[in-house]
Amino acid sequence: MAEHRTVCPLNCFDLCSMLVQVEQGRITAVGGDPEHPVTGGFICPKGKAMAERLYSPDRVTSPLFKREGGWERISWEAAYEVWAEKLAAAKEQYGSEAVLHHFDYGSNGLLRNLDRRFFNLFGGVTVPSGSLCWGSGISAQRYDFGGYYTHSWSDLINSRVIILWGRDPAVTSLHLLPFLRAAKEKGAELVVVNPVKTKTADLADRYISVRPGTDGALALGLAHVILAERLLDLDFVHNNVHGFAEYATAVKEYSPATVSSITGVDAKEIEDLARLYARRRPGAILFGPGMQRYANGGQSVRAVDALTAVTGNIGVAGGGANYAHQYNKGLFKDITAADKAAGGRSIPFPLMGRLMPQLDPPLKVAVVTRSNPVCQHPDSGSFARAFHLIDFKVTIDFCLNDTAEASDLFLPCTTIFEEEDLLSSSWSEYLGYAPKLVEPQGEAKPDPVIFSELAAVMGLGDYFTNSSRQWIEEALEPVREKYGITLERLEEGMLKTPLAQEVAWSDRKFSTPSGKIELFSERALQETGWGTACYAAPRESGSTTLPGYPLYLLTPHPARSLHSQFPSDSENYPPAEILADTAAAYNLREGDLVIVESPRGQLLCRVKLNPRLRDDTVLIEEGQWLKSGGGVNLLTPAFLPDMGAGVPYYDCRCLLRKYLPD
Ligand SMILES: Nc1nc2c(c(=O)[nH]1)N[C@H]1C(S)=C(S)[C@@H](COP(=O)(O)OP(=O)(O)OC[C@H]3O[C@@H](n4cnc5c(=O)[nH]c(N)nc54)[C@H](O)[C@@H]3O)O[C@H]1N2
Ligand SMILES: Nc1nc2c(c(=O)[nH]1)N[C@H]1C(S)=C(S)[C@@H](COP(=O)(O)OP(=O)(O)OC[C@H]3O[C@@H](n4cnc5c(=O)[nH]c(N)nc54)[C@H](O)[C@@H]3O)O[C@H]1N2
Ligand SMILES: [Mo]
Repeated sequence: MAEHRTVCPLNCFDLCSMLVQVEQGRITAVGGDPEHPVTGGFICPKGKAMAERLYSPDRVTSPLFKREGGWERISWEAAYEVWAEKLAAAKEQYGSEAVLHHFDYGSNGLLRNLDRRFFNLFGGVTVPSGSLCWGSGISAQRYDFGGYYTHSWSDLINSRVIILWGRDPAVTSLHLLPFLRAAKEKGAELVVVNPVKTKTADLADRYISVRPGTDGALALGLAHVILAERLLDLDFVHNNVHGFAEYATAVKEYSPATVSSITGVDAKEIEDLARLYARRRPGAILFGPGMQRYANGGQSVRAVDALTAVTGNIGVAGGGANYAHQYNKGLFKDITAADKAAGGRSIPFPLMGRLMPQLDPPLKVAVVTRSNPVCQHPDSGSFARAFHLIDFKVTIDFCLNDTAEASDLFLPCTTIFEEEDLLSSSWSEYLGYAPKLVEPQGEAKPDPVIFSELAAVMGLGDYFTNSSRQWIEEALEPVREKYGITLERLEEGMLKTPLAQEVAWSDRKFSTPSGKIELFSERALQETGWGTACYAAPRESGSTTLPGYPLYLLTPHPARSLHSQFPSDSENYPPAEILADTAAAYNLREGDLVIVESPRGQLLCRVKLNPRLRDDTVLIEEGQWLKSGGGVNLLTPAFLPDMGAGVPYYDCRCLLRKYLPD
């Protein structure tokens, strides 16, 4: 038996270092690396599920071609032939933009981006823009600070208050919990702001139940108290803030009474939280992308950013507006031939379902990698219909998920254990190397190999002569000498990313036009119509004209899976979680079948009572496949939010109807 170190490829905050046992060419166990300061010797349920996925009977390890509605095995040679022919024909007749390449963050592996290299060299194709994940918050932080940077988790030990604003580490970031506990032991007060009393909230000293989509108003209300009671850090504001006067004027409207009526939070609680955060400095705010999945999500992040600025909590140990980081941006040599793409067009993620059928030139071929859009897109029914209209669709994945089932060609790729890669993320402050540990199962091939072989068939082979190891070496070129980050060192274990800072913005040099934190931003004014953080009600959740849909529908991330990557087979009907009072009001009991309906569709679910919810909220976890009875995104809305082409998944209302079989 041999033990090897590798890195989890899943796109989560933690980016764990894992220890893998290999016996006679098979992986027998996967665990957490005790020597890694974040992983701390344990991995989460989805980390464990990765080893099961490797040998799962549901995994498909040969190429499949759809003929007359059924799947048939074909050889790789035949697969490349038909794929290349469809790509070439579409390009010849309509230009390369007639090809859609849909990709997302299915894996954090750098070499998984070689699909981009292929399509850049093929000619500019059609790609998604914005983000299913965090787009609005990123835009907000760019307006405010000129970029986005986080503190090291180890810096939380210096915080005297920590606010988890919409973030739920008990589900999405288990390895943060020990850092929070340590900070608490040292005296930090922990606050959770979330419409759901999450398990994380059990750890907290204060729990604030905010009405969904109203965080912006809450943050402006806190600022109102801080300014009115002169609890702000005047020196910091004077030296580092641009546009304070405009902001102070905007904040005046948001008295605790007004904010209480918008958010449902008691005026007294608002005052107390404002005093706590302003007085007990330094204070760290950790955002969850969950709170920006609304029409007003960008403004909510701007309003919270502003709070950190007026209290002088930026650039100091124990402070921070921690959303995501760009420490790795431009660190590695580009291997995607980004400079070679001629033309190309993009469609914002939330509008793809609506716009794809209207494009000119039309979409003729689609290639889907590292994503499962038929399941994960908002208003997924509209995406599925648009996808269906495309003549020829290819999906590269491990198994026949909803998108693969809707495709014409399925190509099996390898998992992180079967081919080497370089791992990094915009949340973790580490970089890591994942070696090849076992031979690929069946005929599965690594994504870089698939695109290299396709390139060879299509006359682009000269651009794909590297092996995976050579690609990694090439990507590392800029950091090898400069920072001493070599493949050999990464093989020993994960390394800190060289530009990561213990304390973000400690030099107080902000990358905004004024060089200061912009509470008023001319760019934001031009691009969003608002110069300072403001509050506008969320679109569907805040609507007063949707009387038929009285309940909020929240669809947060599942604990056992990363989105749809580890489908559950135990339960056909996804649990629709509601408070016992809500159940009683609709004459429902635990285990009953219930139809959950939104303005876009219906889903048959099973009632699950959850005491942690508000009485006006239904919670269905995202990620369960349509083909196994899930597909909660049939219900979620697809429209552009205030900034960043993010997706307002949670800006959603629904109704409940007891299911009565005929
Ligand atoms: N186990 C697991 N871990 C994951 C993932 C996964 O799928 N599974 N996904 C990874 C990815 S890609 C991401 S983006 C992150 C997401 O990480 P998180 O942000 O922690 O998770 P989300 O599910 O996006 O939403 C977080 C919380 O937002 C709350 N929320 C909803 N509406 C509001 C609101 O109006 N205001 C406030 N204050 N809170 C609100 C929800 O109740 C939920 O508890 O997790 C990563 N980690
Ligand atoms: N209702 C609702 N919907 C949501 C969200 C929500 O909160 N609520 N959250 C949104 C968020 S934050 C995100 S980030 C998106 C995620 O959206 P997606 O990225 O589409 O979701 P995943 O289920 O992670 O799908 C990734 C796919 O990539 C495959 N994959 C993994 N590794 C590899 C690889 O190395 N190569 C290839 N070719 N494929 C690979 C996996 O098997 C999986 O099928 O979902 C969004 N959808
Ligand atoms: Mo995400």
